[in-house]
Amino acid sequence: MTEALIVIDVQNDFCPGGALAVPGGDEVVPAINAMMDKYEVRVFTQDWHPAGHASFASEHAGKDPFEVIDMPYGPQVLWPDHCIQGSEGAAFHPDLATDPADLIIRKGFRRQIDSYSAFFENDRETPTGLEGYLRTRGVDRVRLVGLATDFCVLYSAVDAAKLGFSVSVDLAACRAIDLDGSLAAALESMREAGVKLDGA
Ligand code: VGL
Ligand code: ZN
Repeated sequence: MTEALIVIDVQNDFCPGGALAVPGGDEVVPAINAMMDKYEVRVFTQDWHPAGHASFASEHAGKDPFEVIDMPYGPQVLWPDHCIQGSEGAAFHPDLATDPADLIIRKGFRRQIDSYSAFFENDRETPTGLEGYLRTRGVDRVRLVGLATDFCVLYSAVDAAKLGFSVSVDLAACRAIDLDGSLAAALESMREAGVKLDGA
């Protein structure tokens, strides 16, 4: 019975001053650093897009960030350019203790498809490989923290639950983008999926 801590996307672009700043995004850092010792398996994710990624509004003439378009795999929110591979914005927050990471998994690296979840791309079927990693390490429970509650934490939590992991989210160590009620909807979706929500 092994529990993994999965730290989602605590990167400069999702923190104040970043390209897609999540309000209070940097506030999760001390809480996450303090919990690291409690977990045998520690995984960090990084949103990691090539320049010209299809989720960027700048790639779609006449579209602004936060508009929604239809992609072959379903609706896609368009974002400001963010987390470009190798950029300062894609780097982890400088105060995040990343040395204890067993695995750093990058996602969103295919130009034509976004990947919110740590487990699957947004077609909901192309795997990132994280499931296999966790299973081969004997993990049956996952604890999720990080950014943003209503996008990458939500998708990761729901996918983990669908895959049969026992899932909890520590909301005190998460922050949301909250577009048009997306935070409330995310909390509801996670509850429905059987995700345990703590720290609200
Ligand atoms: C995220 C929007 C776009 C996230 C990533 O980490 O929640 N949100 N890319
Ligand atoms: Zn992204």
